[in-house]
Amino acid sequence: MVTRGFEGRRPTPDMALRTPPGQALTTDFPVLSAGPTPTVRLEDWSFVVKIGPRPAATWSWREFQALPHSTFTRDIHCVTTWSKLDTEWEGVLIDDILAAAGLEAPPTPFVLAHGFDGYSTNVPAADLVSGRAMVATKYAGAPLTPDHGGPARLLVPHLYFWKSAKWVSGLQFTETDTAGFWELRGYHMYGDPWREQRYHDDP
Ligand SMILES: Nc1nc2c(c(=O)[nH]1)N[C@H]1C(S)=C(S)[C@@H](COP(=O)(O)O)O[C@H]1N2
Ligand SMILES: [Mo]
Repeated sequence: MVTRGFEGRRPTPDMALRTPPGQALTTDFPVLSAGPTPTVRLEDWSFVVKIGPRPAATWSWREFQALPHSTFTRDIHCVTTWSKLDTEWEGVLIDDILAAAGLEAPPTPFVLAHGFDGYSTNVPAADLVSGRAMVATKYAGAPLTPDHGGPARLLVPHLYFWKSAKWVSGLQFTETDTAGFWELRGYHMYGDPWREQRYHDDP
């Protein structure tokens, strides 16, 4: 029997409606990294929430695993024009991370997410709360593989995928919107796939 992915088929109306402008659906999971995959051992892993330069809370891997976990099924959209529907994630909602840090609400309007590889990316704090984002530790029911950001990555599925920092090491709350790695190199400060906010000057 021969099976084939839906790339060769006409997308259903539902799939077409869920594909933002300029994007094409894929069933594989491409890997896109600015540099080599860092080795992050669970013994060395930690996650920090900072307010400006000041650490507000830090978790070891074991402590992080004790936080409430949630699952997410979401469509993801990479600025290189692939989109992937119904990806399944498990992790800790940013809402639950803030609550565990003793913060009732985001302390500043913006966030810079940092990765163990030195990567960073900016996201408005409002886009990380109200169930819209998580620190994911599992993909499709299995621990997140190193190439996709394991042990843990930020997941902000409603923005282009470069905002979902892999090998995430912490979230830094900032008063001003501070460009991260790709934003300093010409990419959009917000990155809404439905408005095609790919490059800095896109409206
Ligand atoms: N730490 C870190 N996070 C990163 C990147 C990176 O180079 N380093 N690349 C970004 C880009 S451009 C994309 S499209 C996605 C790719 O995630 P994937 O490799 O799991 O598809 O991760 C984003 N997060
Ligand atoms: Mo990307």
